[in-house]
Amino acid sequence: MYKLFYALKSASMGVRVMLEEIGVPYELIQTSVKMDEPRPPEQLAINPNGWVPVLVWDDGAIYECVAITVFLCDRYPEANLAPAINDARRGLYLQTLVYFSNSVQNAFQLTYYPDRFADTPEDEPSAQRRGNRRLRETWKVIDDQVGDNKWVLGDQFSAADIYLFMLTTWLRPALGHPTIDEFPNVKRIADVVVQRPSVRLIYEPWIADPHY
Ligand SMILES: N[C@@H](CCC(=O)N[C@@H](CS)C(=O)NCC(=O)O)C(=O)O
Repeated sequence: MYKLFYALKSASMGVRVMLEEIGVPYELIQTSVKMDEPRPPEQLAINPNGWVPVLVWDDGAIYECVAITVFLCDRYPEANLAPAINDARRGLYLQTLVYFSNSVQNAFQLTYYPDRFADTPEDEPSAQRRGNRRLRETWKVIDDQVGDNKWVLGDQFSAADIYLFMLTTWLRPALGHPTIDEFPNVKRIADVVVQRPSVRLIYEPWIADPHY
């Protein structure tokens, strides 16, 4: 039985979709992503940063969304969520996931948590503005990479498509982010991923109101 430290709107939702797709039992442990709300001590013991997702199982625990994604997909190859180690698409799969994490997510961080990137409160709007531009730059890289492909990896649906969808739900034009319409290839994939039963279930609050 897996335990997933979980908060709405966060990257833990993408991991939850993967657990649903794989079909393993899991328990959610509610936590928060708000700066002024405490985290459970059990979460902090595993991830002192206080971030989600954190995944716990019988004899281990890890954090970092991409690490959890690769770990789960490799553990359950029968779910067909990732190319095998010797598959030609494996490199693109890993490259895209790491780029999502260290570049696209980092740009979101600049806009959502500017205090981590600015020395003084007065500098925070500058960090946010740069984050908004960085979002445009990094999503454009992904949009160009996807091109006319059906999925991130071409003809094979994978966890990278779930991850892409998850990241699109964080776009908030009201905060100065680009709109998804600026990235038509990304949008094409996100529009199909959202129709999967697992995604409809977990993202029901977002589907009902994208400003939830
Ligand atoms: N690099 C980490 C980042 C995780 C992350 O930033 N999670 C956000 C929610 S999506 C969070 O927990 N924010 C609360 C905080 O940073 O204190 C990962 O990909 O798992």
